[in-house]
Amino acid sequence: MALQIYITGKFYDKEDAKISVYDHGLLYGDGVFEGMRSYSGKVFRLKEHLDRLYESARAICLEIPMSKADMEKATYETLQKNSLVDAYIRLIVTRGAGSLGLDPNKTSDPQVIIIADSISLYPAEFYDKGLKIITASTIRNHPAALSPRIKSLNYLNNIMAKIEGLQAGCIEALMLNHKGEVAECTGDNIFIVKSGVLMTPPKDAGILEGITRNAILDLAKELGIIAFEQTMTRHDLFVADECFLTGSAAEVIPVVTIDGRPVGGGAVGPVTRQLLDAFKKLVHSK
Ligand code: PXG
Repeated sequence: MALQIYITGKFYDKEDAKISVYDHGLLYGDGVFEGMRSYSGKVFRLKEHLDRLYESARAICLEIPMSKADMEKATYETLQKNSLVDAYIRLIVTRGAGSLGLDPNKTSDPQVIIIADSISLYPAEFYDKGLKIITASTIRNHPAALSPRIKSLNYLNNIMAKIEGLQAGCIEALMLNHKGEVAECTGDNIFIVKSGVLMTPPKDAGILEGITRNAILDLAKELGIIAFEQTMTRHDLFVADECFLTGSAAEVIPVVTIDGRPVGGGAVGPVTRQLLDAFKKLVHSK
């Protein structure tokens, strides 16, 4: 059977799952989304993802036409319809179709799309050997232009940074904020370890407050690893002992080279390994 896609209350075969070319989600990137994972049929930190989705929507004055409880129900229905237990789930809310022109008041019927598909992981070798990343010259959104805390359908500057990375042979790229501080990667948050202490940029560094990031901070506390949010520059990365990235898609992935410079000894470090294992255990626990 074809993959079943949820669109605003109904299920469609993947080939027939379509929305209007007049939808402002397409015309202007006017909408919000979430990327989540389910493990053994349970969506990891679903409440946090729903809270973030509804906050993103609220920040752009978009009223999601269903309650969080109904969104949760529809998410599980989409998984069940597709007999998926370990899946990648994309929630999308668009502004809806309207006439041409930016005015959101000219739209009606925001569309809610739920896609549950098989997971595409980074190749396994990166989890063992670590990633090489570069610093992109494209900076993260200036918070006064568009808050990086909104997970909007407008990802073009992250995509520009991703292109810079890909052209340099790297599948992820580091983005700085408008002050030149370390923010995050194009679709992942960043952590470093220095002298056994775990650090990640604070929320006000112009980042998306990642749900995986917060899970890692919780795990560090449980494991007795000293961890805190710390404003950092590239200097801090260059002198770090370890570095890794976190995200719903990537989970926890080690970084071994930044801008051609080896991180620490240039191999996956012990704290990264410990947190990677603890995260795996956490998501697979009932
Ligand atoms: N920063 C940015 C800019 C992101 O887009 C993260 C950090 C990590 O957040 P979470 O909550 O996932 O730990 C993200 C998340 C995709 C995809 O399909 C993108 C993300 C997550 C999952 C899938 O491109 N971005």
